Amino acid sequence: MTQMKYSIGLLMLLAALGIGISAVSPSDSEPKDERPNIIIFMADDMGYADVGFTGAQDIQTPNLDQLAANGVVFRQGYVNHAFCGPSRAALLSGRYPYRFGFETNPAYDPANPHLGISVDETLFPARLQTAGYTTGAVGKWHLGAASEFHPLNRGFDYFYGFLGGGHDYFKIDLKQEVWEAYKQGLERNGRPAGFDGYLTTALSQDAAQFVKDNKDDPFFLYVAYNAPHQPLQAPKEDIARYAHIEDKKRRTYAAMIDVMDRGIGEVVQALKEQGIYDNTLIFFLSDNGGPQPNPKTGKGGNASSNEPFRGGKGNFYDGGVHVPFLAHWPAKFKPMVYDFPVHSLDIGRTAVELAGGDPTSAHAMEGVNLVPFVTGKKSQAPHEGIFWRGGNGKQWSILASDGTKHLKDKDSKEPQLFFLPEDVSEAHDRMADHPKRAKKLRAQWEDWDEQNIPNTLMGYKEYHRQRALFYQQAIMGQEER
Ligand SMILES: [Ca+2]
Repeated sequence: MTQMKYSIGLLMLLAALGIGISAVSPSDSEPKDERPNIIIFMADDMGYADVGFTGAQDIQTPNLDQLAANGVVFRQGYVNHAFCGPSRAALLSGRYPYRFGFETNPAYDPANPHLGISVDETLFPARLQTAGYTTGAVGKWHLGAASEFHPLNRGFDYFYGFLGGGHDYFKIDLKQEVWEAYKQGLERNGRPAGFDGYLTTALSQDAAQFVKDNKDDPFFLYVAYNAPHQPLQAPKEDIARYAHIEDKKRRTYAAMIDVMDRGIGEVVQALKEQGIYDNTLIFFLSDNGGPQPNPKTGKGGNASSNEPFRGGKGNFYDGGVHVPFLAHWPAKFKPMVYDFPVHSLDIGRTAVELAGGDPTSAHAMEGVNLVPFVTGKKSQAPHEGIFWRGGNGKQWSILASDGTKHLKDKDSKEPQLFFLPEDVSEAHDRMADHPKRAKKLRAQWEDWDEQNIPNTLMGYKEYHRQRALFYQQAIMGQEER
């Protein structure tokens, strides 16, 4: 940068002196890097039907709707797990998380080098770094809190946010018990940081600043909102704007999404102001479906709607894994609805191929580059099948490209078979009519499963229970001595 400023200054001086210049300096003759900037906006625990472009009537999301209207809406967009951690591990590695045993949420413990995403995995932002991109992450991490899992050690040049699975939207309280760290401080590039006001807005402002700071060369920015994940909290004035929603819980939930949408609008505005809007590829998705109340007690959930789908967060029914999913790139994509199933593994693969990076070195990424599919160069379905695995293999699911889905969900006693194009709500089990089809799909799933390993992570509830017990016993032991 300094060198370039100097060169331009020198050229101006020479021109002012009337000295003819026949050659320009090498830095001025370098062709502009035409590779796109890439941004992923990810919502957390947002219901399928809770943005305008997927049908919300009672929540305003004008900025996302604008991206959808001018971009590619993936009608069958899936994430690779039904809850936070594994879904994010899949997105950022570009691989099924079951390949490396990431099948549950890692507990928050900065001192534990086992509770996070395998150090043998290359996250795709690291592939982008190698290809010359500047990479930033803002918001929720949830892939491990120890240093070997830290964003700055796994492919990001910049990080502002928190390492756990969620955060209070207004408060930092360092005196609180650590537990899952919802009130711990934030950090910026490894140093303690805070936020003023409402967390979602602070994350958006930081993301917009990253855009301004990195406008000159291709960048990748991962904006991982924790909104609208619990705790349900939003600014009073935004909740008041949703006074027409009777359910108090949904009123706050709606305000949380509204503020997130406005923040996305701010980042888009920053792209426009810097003149880089046209050549920035934006993805938006939720990390999993909206959590639903317990059917027996009616308690729980975040007042989200996954209509018209069955189930929610934690299920392999579409309510858990079928999410709002769009891609927007004015320079290359025409507005359209894309019909074949795609999944979040495709995002990283697309990014790395656009950057001219290496997607196949160990361990090779598993998604496809979506560009030829949405520009019409490839007309076939991108995936023969999309696969899920949970409960260490006790739950499983496969979705074929024609929309046939065969699964054993945690909430079903027996495996089921659905034909989604005629039955998006998964209400009519077709197992009895199509046993051969089911058998074939199950065999396909088993082939895929051969490359998976058992879950390596302990769930956070059990981990904290055992940790507390360990310290309790240690203290008792000391007292006895
Ligand atoms: Ca989530």
